[in-house]
Amino acid sequence: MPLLHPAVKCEESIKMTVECTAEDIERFHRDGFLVVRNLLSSSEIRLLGDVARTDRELAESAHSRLDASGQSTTLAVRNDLTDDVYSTIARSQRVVERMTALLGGEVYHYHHKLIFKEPRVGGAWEWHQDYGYWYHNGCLLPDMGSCMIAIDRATEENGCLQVLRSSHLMGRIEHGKTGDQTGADLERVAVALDRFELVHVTLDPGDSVIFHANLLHRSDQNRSDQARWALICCYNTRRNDPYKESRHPGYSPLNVARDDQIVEMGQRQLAAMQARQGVASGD
Ligand SMILES: O=C(O)CCC(=O)C(=O)O
Repeated sequence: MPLLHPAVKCEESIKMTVECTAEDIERFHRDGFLVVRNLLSSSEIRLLGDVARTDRELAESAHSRLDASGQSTTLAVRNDLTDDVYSTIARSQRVVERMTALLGGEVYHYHHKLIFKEPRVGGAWEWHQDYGYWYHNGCLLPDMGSCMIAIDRATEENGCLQVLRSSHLMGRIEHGKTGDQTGADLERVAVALDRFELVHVTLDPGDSVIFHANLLHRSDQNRSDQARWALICCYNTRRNDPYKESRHPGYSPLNVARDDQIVEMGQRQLAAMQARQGVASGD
C-alpha cells in the first residue's frame, strides 16, 4: 500500500512503490537513523560529484562557519528547488518515498545543502540536533528529518557523521553558541555520551543516512588527504507546517521526480556548465 499522502504531486503519475520495509521504519523510530546503502547508483553519484565539482556558482555561494577550535566548515544551502541535479535528487521518488514512510506522512522540501569537508582543513560540526535550530523556525513538532548522501567516501579519518543511537528519544535539548555554530547543551551531551551508543556512520559514495531531527550528531575535522563532500536533503512534514515565516520555507507540495531524471538532469547540467566554462576560458 502506498504510504505517500494523496496530496503528493507526481510527475506523469509516478507509481509509488514504497521501498522502506516495516523493519526499516521500526529501526528508524528506535535508533533515530537509518543507513541506506547505494541510494544512488555508482553512475549517479559519480555524476553528482562531477557536477558539484564543476559548479562554480555552487562554490561561490558556499559559506564557512568556524568550529570550536577555529577550523571552518563550509556549506552551500538552498531553500528553493530549481532545475539542477541537487534539486532533482531532493525531490526524487526514491528519497521522497523513504522520507514519507519514515516520517509517517506527506513531506515537503525544507532545504538542501552541500557540505564541503576539504582535506586537512575541513572543520568539525559540534554536537547538535537539527531541531535545536528548526524549533526556532515555527515548527511545533520535531517531525522532520534529513537524508545525507555521501558524494565521497566518508570515513573516521575524513570526519564522517557521528550519531548517538536513540538520542532522539530525549526530545529537544537546549542549544547555545559554540564557535560560529550552535551546539547542544554540553552537560546533557556528556551524560548522553555515557548512555547512548556512539556510531560512526561510515559511507561509500552513493550510500546515505536518514536521520531524525532530534538525533544528536556531530562530525570531526577532516585530518586526512581525502575530501568528504555530501548532499543533505532536509524535509518537514506537511502536518508540521511552520506557524511563522523563517529562513526556511513553509509547506508547498513536492513535485516528485522520476528516478531516471537524476541522470538526465545531471548530464544536462554538466554539459551546460562545461560549455559555458569552455566559452569563458576560450577553450
Ligand atoms: O556534514 C557533517 O559533518 C554534519 C552536518 C550537519 O550536522 C548538519 O548539516 O546538520
